[in-house]
Amino acid sequence: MNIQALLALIFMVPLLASGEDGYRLWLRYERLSAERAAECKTAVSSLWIRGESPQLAAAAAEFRLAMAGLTGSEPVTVTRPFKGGIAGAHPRGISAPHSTPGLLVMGAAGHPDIKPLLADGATALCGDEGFLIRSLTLQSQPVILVTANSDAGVLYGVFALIRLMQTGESLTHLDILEKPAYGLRLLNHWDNLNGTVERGYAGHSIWWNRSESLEELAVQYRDYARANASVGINGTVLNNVNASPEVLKPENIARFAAVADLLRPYNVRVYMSVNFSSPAVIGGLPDSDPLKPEVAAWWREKAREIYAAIPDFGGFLVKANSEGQPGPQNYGRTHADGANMLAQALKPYNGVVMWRAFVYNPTSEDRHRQAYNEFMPLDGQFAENVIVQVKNGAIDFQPREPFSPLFGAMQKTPLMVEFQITQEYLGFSDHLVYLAPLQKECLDSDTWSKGPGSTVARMTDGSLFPHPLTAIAGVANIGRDTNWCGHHFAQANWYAFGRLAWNHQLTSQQIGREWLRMTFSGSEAFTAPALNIMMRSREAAVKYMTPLGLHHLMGWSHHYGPEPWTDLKNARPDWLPKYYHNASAHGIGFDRSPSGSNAVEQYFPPLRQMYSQPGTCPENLLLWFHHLPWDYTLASGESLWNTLCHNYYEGVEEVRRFQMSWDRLKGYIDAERFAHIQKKLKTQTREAIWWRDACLLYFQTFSKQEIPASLERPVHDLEELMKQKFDLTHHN
Ligand code: GCW
Repeated sequence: MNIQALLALIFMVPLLASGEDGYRLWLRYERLSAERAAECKTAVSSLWIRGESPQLAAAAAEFRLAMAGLTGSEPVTVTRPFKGGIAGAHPRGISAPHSTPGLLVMGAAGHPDIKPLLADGATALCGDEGFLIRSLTLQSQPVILVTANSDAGVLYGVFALIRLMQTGESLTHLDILEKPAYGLRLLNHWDNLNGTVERGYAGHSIWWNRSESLEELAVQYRDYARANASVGINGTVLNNVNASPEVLKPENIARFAAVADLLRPYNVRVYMSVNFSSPAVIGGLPDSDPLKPEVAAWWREKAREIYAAIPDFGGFLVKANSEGQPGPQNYGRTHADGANMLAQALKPYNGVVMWRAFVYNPTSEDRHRQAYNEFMPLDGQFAENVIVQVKNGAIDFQPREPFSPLFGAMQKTPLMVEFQITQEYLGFSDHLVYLAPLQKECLDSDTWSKGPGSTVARMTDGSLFPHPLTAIAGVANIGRDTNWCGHHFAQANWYAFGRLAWNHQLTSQQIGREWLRMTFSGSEAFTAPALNIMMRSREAAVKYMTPLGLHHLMGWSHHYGPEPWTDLKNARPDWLPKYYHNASAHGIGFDRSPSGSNAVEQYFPPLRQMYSQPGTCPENLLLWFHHLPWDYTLASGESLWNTLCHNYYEGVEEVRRFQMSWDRLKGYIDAERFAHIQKKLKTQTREAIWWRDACLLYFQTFSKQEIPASLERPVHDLEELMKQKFDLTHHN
């Protein structure tokens, strides 16, 4: 079947609406109340589409689908809505009676039929992919105009209009202009060609090693693309950053091309992670030295081959000289040498290289310092189509970390934030942890690089440094599970990442509320308590896992439960929790102040000074930056040991409260998802207690202090916990 026929077919297939199993994500389009449905139908009863493109067709198909579900009837498509043509339908027409059914006009601002409806430059602030939604009256008819500078922008505008309908917002007097904060808004799938997903907790890869035919997969891929488009995600890396060289073989390039064809109507481009040694491993070259002309020529030829198959291919993502991956340093070259050679190969096609800064060496140097040490000297040396992809925190996706000091420091190179949506260090898909607050915390952190207000968001979105290339990435939490993400609430993290990538000024509450309304119920009696759980969930996890700036206390290989005691012979020290917590009879914490590793010097003043002193260091990062005695007195007057105990216990209490609060929500949503979440919360409580007991009982062997008598007794025995072998099998 050719691709046109396939696309035509999948547009006709109805959604897989198999009950409330979570498959439909936030695009459920369940019937609204009669009153609200009538309001939506009045707002839009007919559709006038100007222009022709896969994106416009997708936008119109989505709108029809949404209206059919939300209101019970689809708008009719009209071809000549105005007597005498558009010229006669001047926007300053007389006001229409309120009940006159409205017309939705969608099309790019440059279209001859849309142009007369807009003042010159009306969409100038929309950029390439933003949109304008505006209420007008034309020939006495109420009109909602969705326009943009591109059809992709129109698609995003239509999704925004649908969201207004879904979330109960007003549909009159609309005048909404939006422009995405970042140019590239990407998911990174850590999916291996054999179908496994590194740190994936929602089943196997949706992309690789599938037994179904592409025709069968097309519906799932379309729904993936719809979900992404609905939040503005415009690119996806289909394979793991620990990349197999095989990905560049013709059969895999063909697979990328086939997926790209299916995602294109939703403006989602595909990108590829590449292995730096590919020329030697699959190209038959003696090595992969980036400065050798034959190596560069090999990549140029590969780029040509890829673009012949995928004309809008996005580019490469590279993890080099990190955790055993090969890279330019294998040949005595720098990250810049490697990145620029690849960038050159992609340049004729406008492709980009996203070069990761997640690197660390088995040296005695504090791991916090290493990425900065390696990348700062290269600032200014990267080609213009290279962007350096930096994890949000200084080390590695912990429940709480200070932001990476590279943000704000590397000023001549565009940097992008990489968040982890999959919950590698946050209880996999068993724990309810809403990540928007974590992401906001990083984006809103002030780097002070250009004085106050130099937030990570503004340092990366082009507003403080005018780099034309701006981007943001999230490591996907998506797998073959019916509900895509393992935990129904984990869908919120996919959603929130996209919304923040579009607009980092949205609040976590706003995003959480709209997600809840679309995903579960519009009833305030449900959304208020559910949002409350979401908003507290990240802090709860920090408290029962790694409070006060502690980090890396988990089992060193699986990263699931607590193992602060792990000791391995011949292991790299920075694999081991002990390296990070340093608990001893003297105290606990990592000294990164000037008396220790002095990682604080990588931050701008006044952060540097603030982090340097335990008295001024934010309490939630205290043990990240300081090693302190157990009886150190905090601002509250409590000792460090007691505060640690209270934090761990409070984390557990929070999850118990979540459970109780969730139990009261029975009946507000479908039984299937309700029970699933209820069961997960039970697991989460059990495991929060496990974390609390394991960490406190272990640290107690050093502190030699009692757990305050006001707190319940631990339920575990330390010896038993230390013997326990963790079984990962049910987690994948
Ligand atoms: O957090 C670590 C993970 C690795 C991952 C690595 C990275 C893809 O444990 O599984 O590898 O980060 O980000 O490269």
